[in-house]
Amino acid sequence: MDSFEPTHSNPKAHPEKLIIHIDMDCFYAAVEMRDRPELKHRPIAIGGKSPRSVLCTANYPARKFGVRAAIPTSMALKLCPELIVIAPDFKKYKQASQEIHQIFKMFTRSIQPLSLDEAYLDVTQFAKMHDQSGLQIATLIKELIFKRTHLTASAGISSKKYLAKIASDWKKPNGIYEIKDHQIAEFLAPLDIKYLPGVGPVTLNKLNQLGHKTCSDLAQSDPLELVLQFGKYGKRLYELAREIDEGQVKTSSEAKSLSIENTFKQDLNLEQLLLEIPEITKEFFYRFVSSQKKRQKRGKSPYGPKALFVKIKLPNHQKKSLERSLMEQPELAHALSNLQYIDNITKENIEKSYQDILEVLEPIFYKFTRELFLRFGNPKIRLFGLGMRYHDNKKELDQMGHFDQLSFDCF
Ligand code: TTP
Ligand code: MG
Repeated sequence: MDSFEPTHSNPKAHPEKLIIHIDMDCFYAAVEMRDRPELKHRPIAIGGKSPRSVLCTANYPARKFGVRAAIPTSMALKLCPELIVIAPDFKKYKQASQEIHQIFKMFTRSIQPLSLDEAYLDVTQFAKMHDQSGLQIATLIKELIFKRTHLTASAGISSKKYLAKIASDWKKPNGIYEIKDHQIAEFLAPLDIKYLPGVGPVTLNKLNQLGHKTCSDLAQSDPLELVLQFGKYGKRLYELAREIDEGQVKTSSEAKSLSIENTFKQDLNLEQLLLEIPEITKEFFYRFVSSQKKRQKRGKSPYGPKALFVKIKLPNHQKKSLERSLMEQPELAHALSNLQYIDNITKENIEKSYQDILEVLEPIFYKFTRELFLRFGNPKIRLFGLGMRYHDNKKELDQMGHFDQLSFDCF
């Protein structure tokens, strides 16, 4: 653990907005190393051992061999034959996450969790009230985290969310990096666009082909061309390259569910409806993937699936529905977990994962529908809908004790 020297910055000059992004270092692996210190200097990775498993993360010694999150375990073992693969223990990671969030709450109520190990904190008020600089607050947060959990975190400080996030990666592991307002232009100009939120391998390749490598290239490009190529996201890219980001630290997630509904021209009985289910399921699933990708592009954490439901409307307009927690569908949860961090997965893998998920999802919706019809006396229906309810990340983190592993681990 580095020692933290007191800051020499002027704490009196408080910026209008002060955001700290905290990201734990090789989080799952760090928890395992803490609990088994003999592993500390050996290459370890967290993930399943089956041929189809992918890794959740790896410690820094393993990363030297090219072992990293989202690669298949089989490939990791080829890269580093002495790699120790450990099955994830989500209960422990949640416990650590809970402790970290208790620390965050000492500084602000304005906390936006992105995953178990990552959050934005708006510490503007705290800085003013206690006359502390961003660097002093981030140092304190890191020290408290280490004291309470024996885990290290990295912190990024800026008046803008996306820059705070980029900055937290700058001095990893166990680092702090601050981008003050007067340093933003100098920091951004040479910055490789791969660091901008939402720029995955595909977007990066396309941008590079258009001749854009740095933020300076993007800032000087034609915004219309970017919009033509990337739609709304093109505008966002242009703005990010020009220091424009009005994003606030959001303390609760917006969407609570995603569903798709069909009203039929004629009332359908169960047999007729079952024929429609594959098509509706497919449409729902592709919408779900697309909404997750959109969130990822905007640099947001993906929605955590919580439950599945089906609903019907009878000819007399009565509505009936059935909803079940995803915890009762471990096979689906497992299939969905393969979709995590979509950009890291190759195209073939994505197609295969989609197919795998649809193969599990379809029978579940069949089962729910049959059950619902049975429960309500096999009616004829006018409308049918199916969908998924999401976890409310913020609420879940507040109630930590109650939340199940699917909230963050499915995606
Ligand atoms: P990250 O913060 O992306 O990674 P990390 O904390 O392991 O490493 P770093 O020091 O670079 O921050 O993700 C946090 C945890 O989320 C990670 O420990 C495991 C989990 N995770 C997955 O399960 N799958 C993934 O593909 C990624 C990227 C993370
Ligand atoms: Mg991390």
